[in-house]
Amino acid sequence: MENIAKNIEKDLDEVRSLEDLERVRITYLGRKSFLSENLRLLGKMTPEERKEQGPKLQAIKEHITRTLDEKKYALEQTSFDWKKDALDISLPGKKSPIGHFHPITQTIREIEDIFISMGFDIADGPEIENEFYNFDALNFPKNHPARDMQDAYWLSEKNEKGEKLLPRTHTSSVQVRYMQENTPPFRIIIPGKIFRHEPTDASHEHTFHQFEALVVGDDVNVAHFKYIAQEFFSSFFDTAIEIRLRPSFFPFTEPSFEFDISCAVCEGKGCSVCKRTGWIEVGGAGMVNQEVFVLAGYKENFYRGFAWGFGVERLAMMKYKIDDIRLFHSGDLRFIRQF
Ligand code: FA5
Repeated sequence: MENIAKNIEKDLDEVRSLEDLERVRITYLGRKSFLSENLRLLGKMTPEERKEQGPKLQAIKEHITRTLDEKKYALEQTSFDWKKDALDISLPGKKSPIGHFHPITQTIREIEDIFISMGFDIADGPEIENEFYNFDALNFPKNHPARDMQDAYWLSEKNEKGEKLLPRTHTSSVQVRYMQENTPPFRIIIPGKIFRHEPTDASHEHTFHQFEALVVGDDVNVAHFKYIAQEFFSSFFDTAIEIRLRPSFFPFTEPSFEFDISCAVCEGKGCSVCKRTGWIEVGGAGMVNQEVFVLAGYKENFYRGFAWGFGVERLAMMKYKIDDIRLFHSGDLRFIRQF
């Protein structure tokens, strides 16, 4: 058996091609090879003989395999066929498709950039929220019809504290979470995905995005709110935008407003997007209700602040002239590739 190791060296010296090498492999490792016959005999040996012969045969097998591999590698290095294997650098290249951000992600990033330039921080919170932060902490009375303003998908499981859970119905759920961790003055926006149990149409989705703003300090008033909103919209649409506030109701703001902007598509003249009114409702807003400050752990009547919640899809639709909100989640690449 020890001669095998010597003989293979001699045979390999004469190998010039991968075909020659295959012949040598069959001679030394093939089914009819001397080694294979001896390995088969192992089964007939006594346990003592097997204990002695087994490792020896195994070592020889490993030696042959390694020697053949080394020879194969050496042959491959020297047998490069320039005609067949060379790269033709004059051929046109193959283009790898490169992805890009979804139009909603792009819009959120644009919104964030504008607010960062005005000294705002970006905050966020969980998409699956407990009842406290989505409703109670925002002064929604228990069993009050105000809770129906935003129909929720309640989860069947509760959390470890036994609290009811829901996919948040608005980004306002992050307000008290943030206030519990931070002391005014601060100005933040909270962009995020929200969920509502409601039928869809060209301007309503069940899953969409809002961005909340929350500005709290000693002397924050409605004029600050109007100014910042006007600056934001004019910058976002890159044209002078007018804003209009209408009285409304939210349990977490007092006073509360419905917030309209002049239609950026027709510049307020009236078109199909603004239903010929020249105005588009983009969100709700108001001065933070003192009850909310108290629920967040602040002293009553100590701070003043404003908050708003605007729909991201509605703004993207106006900016990019999209007439159906359902296109965003359609997964239709013909739509997505236009951004
Ligand atoms: C709210 O969600 C309040 N949390 C807003 C708020 C925040 C008020 C802070 C006061 C202070 P509302 O349900 O109206 O309010 O939603 C706000 C905006 O989200 C709407 O004006 C609209 O732009 C967008 N929106 C609401 N429902 C849908 C929907 N189904 N599909 C797409 N956008 C929607």
